Amino acid sequence: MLTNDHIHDLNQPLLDDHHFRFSYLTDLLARRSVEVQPVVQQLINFQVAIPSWALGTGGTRFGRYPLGGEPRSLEEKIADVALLNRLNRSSNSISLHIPWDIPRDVPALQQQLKESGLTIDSMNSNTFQDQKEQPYSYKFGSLSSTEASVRQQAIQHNIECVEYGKQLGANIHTVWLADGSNFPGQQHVRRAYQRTAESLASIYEAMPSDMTMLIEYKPYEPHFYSMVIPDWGTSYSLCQYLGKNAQVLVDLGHHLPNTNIEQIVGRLLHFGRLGGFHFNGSMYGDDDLTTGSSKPFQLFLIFNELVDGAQDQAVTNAAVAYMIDASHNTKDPLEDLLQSVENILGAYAKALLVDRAALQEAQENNDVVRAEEILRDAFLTDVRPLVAEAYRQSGGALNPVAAYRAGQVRQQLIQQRGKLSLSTGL
Ligand SMILES: [Mn+2]
Repeated sequence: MLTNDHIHDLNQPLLDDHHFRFSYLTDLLARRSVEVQPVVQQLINFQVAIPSWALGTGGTRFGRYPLGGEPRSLEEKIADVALLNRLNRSSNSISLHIPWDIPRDVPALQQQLKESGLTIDSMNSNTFQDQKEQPYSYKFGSLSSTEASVRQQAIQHNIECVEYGKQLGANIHTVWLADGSNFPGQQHVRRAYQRTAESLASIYEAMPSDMTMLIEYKPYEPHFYSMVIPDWGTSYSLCQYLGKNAQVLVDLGHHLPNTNIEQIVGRLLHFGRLGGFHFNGSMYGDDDLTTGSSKPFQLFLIFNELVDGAQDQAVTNAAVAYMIDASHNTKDPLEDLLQSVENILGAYAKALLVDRAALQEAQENNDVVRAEEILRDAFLTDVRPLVAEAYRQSGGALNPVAAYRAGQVRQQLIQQRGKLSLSTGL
């Protein structure tokens, strides 16, 4: 399905137009003393992990409209990510969710990953729903539960995830804790935090020294009065309590409307505690839409902080793990993921074009208008030829979504897997 040769052939009719646009942009940027190839190379190097749980059609609590051809097994999920990576060469790793993706045959899986040129970047635990075989319920919390037996079960589940991660070479263990309360008075605020910190410490101790624990925060949902880890400050304090291998994970959808996410990113970089990203698009809350679909300027400003941090010798933050965390309710999930990665690369490219020396000078001189104009100048540059050139140079499709459609991928997946195949996930 969509081999490299096929992708190469699909590029041919697009090359002439691409060369014209790329050469125009190269000349334009040369006038601003920007060399294009180093920017293209950084785009080629940039990789975003694809979540196993976003390859099937997502839904809301009101329902779901499956598209057909969804991956029915972990092997088929890996095959789908391999296909995405053949198209854009920017998605060479996959995030797994336990228990949805428990590996049955580890050596066979490792072989498939190797042949596909993929790695597992992160294992994600799940204590936000009860599994059939588990003795205790998470209805009133997991790592923060008032019951020691429930906490122990949740800790054990996380340690199992760490073990799977070790087997599959994943060096990240991600914890998103759905614990919280729905009513005032339901939960003792400080004791719930303390129990969570102690539970996380038990998991942290079970991790190998080269593994990082990412702690994700979320202000509301599934609980609507309080969440035990509602904000970056709580995540950050837990990381400090645990040790240097604990880092904060920023999920773009996990903020209240109008939160200045780029400022949070800058703060965490300053503290050396920014561990990872879950990219998605959000209008109101945890909407899980296509990254960059509704707030492209915000995405650019976030990348502006990341690039600024990466270029500042004073910033000692370790490498950041970039991951998508989304749910595709309307679009074909694979097309949505291709769009998300493209929007992420575009925002990154624009951030790389910011004239940092001029920006710093404007900031130091309190030249508000000049500083803003410098950012707008980069943001308003049409960088699509740079992203397409990165795809081309790394062997991908000049236009991944068009190639996906021309290759009739969805129709083939439906033929292979059936119209009613269902994937585990959100
Ligand atoms: Mn997330």
